[in-house]
Amino acid sequence: MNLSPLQKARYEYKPKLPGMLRNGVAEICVKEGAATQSVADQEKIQALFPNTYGKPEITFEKGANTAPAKRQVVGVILSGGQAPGGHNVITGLYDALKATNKDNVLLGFKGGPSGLLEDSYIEFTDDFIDSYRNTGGFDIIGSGRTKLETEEQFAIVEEVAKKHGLNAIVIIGGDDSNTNAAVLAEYMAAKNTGIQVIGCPKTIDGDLKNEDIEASFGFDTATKTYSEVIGNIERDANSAKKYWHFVKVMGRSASHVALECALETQPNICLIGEEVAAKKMSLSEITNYIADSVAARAANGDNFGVAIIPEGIVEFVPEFSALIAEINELLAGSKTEEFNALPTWQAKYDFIKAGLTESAFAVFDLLPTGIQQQLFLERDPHGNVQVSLIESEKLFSELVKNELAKRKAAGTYNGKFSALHHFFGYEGRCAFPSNFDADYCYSLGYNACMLILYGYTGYLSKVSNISKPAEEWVAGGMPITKMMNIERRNGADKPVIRKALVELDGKPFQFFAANREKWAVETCFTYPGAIQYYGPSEVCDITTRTLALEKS
Ligand code: FBP
Repeated sequence: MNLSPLQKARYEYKPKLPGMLRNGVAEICVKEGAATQSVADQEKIQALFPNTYGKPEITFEKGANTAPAKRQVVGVILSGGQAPGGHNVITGLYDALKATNKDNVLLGFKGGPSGLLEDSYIEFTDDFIDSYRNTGGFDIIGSGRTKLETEEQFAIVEEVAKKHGLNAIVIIGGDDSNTNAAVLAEYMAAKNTGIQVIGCPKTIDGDLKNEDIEASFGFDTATKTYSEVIGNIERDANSAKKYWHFVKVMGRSASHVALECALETQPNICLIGEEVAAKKMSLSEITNYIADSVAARAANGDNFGVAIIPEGIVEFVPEFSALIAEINELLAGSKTEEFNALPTWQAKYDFIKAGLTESAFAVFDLLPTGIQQQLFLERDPHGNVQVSLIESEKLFSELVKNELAKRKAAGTYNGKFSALHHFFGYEGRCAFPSNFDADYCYSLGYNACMLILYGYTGYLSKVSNISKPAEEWVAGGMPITKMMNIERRNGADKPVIRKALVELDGKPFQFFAANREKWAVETCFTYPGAIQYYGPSEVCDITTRTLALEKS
């Protein structure tokens, strides 16, 4: 394999563990806290998880290891979208297992949860593990989005686990995957299989966090990667002074990624989906908000700027969600074929006009033709519009352009508006993990091993106090049921881990809100630069602005 100099250097990097895990596995003892309760719907969750509900919070401390000595055979999967640091969760888990007993075995099931169902796996060895240390990506075993949620699937997992003599399964995933980890843990406990299930909190979206989990891994590196490039674009904009850049950033639903990038780079505009929903903002209100910034800057002679648009934005615009719901209805069943058979866009347009309510059609008619057509091209397997594929960066720049043309005609704006578009998502999901993510992930994996050794199941590996230096981090575990409530999903009540949206009264948003008026008119760009892996700790080990503000 051809290795870049950085890749070689990163192989040698020694991730920092929390202080209490540093003396080696023989010197780690466990402390149990009080019994826990779910965040809501306690009776219902307890009834659904009779064997795993109410367990205590766990913290690890320095002290003699009292875990029963037995050979461990552990399986691990990566689930869902890639996030920097996933490899280090596995290397941390592997190192802790081998440090406990060199005969312990770690199996990696390939391609996500389906690897467990299809019994597709590899056994990790030292050499193999060494070639993935501190690297980005999930290519060590691959990932996938198959959901592990039915009794039939659990029975297959049980069979596969028994075949390999697994005593534990580690699921590295987001809120859905960890919800399913809790259900699998309950299944295994109810059947007395002796198979433990431990989760690890992953997602670049940053929406798996709560009072126990301070951050999901990958968010730090992904947002730093996007912020570097947005900062570079800002500097280009400020040099050439001729373009408005509309930058869409990933985040399927919540706007944490957009907000963090805004805190890092101080753009002129950043939309926050949760605020749009709370204020029930219409497309034209959002358009005017952006156009006001463009016009105010133009009045100062600045015909350039940067606007950050979160990927999930359109679903937060109430009138847009209503339009999508009507389109899904309009093309339900055989009507899709009827629609597709229409020979021209004009014929299709007339069909749409006749089928939508007046208010939905008014919103549809506001959209640029390219976006209108996109709504009818990209459908998911159920025939629904794939909202995440809508090019919202183009949508808003077009709407702003049209608004500015009106203002020009009315004599209230006299600037130049030339827009460029970018989408940053996949670029950040497999970057070399920042030192923070490398350390955090390695600790999560190491810690997951400790939870397994001490016999816990249905727990999420928890490393907290992470806005402080790693020495002060606190390692432990939290029952997943503690993070659950009941939500309506696909027409049924389901126990799920609550997804964390941006809190409008939280410190990160409040900081942004207090500064954005100035940023909208003046040029206050900040340039974070590339992630630094070597150098002073205050440059290389810093966490996100979001975490720093939340913990300030
Ligand atoms: P996870 O929630 O599984 O971590 O994935 C998040 C994400 O990266 C979103 O930001 C994005 O919308 C989505 O995955 C893209 O999914 P895919 O990889 O299937 O294209």
